[in-house]
Amino acid sequence: MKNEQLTYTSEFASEVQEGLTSFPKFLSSKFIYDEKGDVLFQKIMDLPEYYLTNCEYSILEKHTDAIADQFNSENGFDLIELGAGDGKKTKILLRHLVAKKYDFNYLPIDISGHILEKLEAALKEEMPDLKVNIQQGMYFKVLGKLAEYNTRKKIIIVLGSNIGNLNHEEAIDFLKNIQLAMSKDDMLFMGFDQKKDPQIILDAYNDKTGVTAAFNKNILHRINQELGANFKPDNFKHWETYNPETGTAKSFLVSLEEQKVTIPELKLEVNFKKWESIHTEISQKYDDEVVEWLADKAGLKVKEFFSDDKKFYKNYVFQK
Ligand code: AVJ
Repeated sequence: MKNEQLTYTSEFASEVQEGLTSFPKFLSSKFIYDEKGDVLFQKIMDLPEYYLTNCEYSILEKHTDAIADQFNSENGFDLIELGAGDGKKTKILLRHLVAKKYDFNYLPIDISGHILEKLEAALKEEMPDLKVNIQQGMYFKVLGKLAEYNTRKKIIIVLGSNIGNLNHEEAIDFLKNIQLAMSKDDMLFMGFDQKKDPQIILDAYNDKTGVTAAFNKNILHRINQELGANFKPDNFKHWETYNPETGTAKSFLVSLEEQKVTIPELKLEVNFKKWESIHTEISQKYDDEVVEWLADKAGLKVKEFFSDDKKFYKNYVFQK
């Protein structure tokens, strides 16, 4: 555990070093999520502007029968989830599959053993008949291991349009890694947020109450906490853009004044000009053509998809 912690810290340190000494400056959104970042993201999911969660909810609720039909097989199946979190959305699906007495195991994969144990305890309470088998580790390592030892049909699910934080090249790698762990009958079920009215997208990532701004600035708090830096997060402004041509929403932190930040752990001094930016996150929006193109590049085919009434969001079913 100690060793793992060390590797994480140094990966964080070296990426912060690289991003803040580059031009233009950038930081990876994966570093927003510490304990406080997790709580802020939970709050984002409850925001009226953040339509993604409700859309995926409504898809899972409205199409549960058809989705379960896709999953089912004669010898049952293993339902493997990448990044289960608190399982709020997955529970809709699980409840339905349990009620219908489908023969399946639920295998949530997460890097955090703590999150998995909490999820397991909650599921034991809420669905005592559900067979849960938590898998702590890195997604693709665990997937590889499961592919080796498990013979049942695998249904791999990734909810929340988490792929949107990756650029296309990274997204293809991500999909390819999943594809490599899949056999012929296995399926991938994955959420992709869709292109839509740019204003709706901007509002989702720039809410009135400032939760998203606090979420974005949490990356500066983390650098303060873990690398001893003296960022003043209030000296930065959260700024969101959406490019309808590429479908890319981008988050920035913009320096409100000329300022100097010291990061003792990196032995680094970072200068900001007034209005200089740090790029922190992308949230890619998709359409069918782009999803099909990504799938094709990764050796997958789109077999089916499910959408909400407004077509804001889609969950696609992929096969090899
Ligand atoms: C967790 C990647 C799906 O990009 O929509 C929400 C993260 N960032 N608000 C997204 C996020 C700002 C979220 N994902």
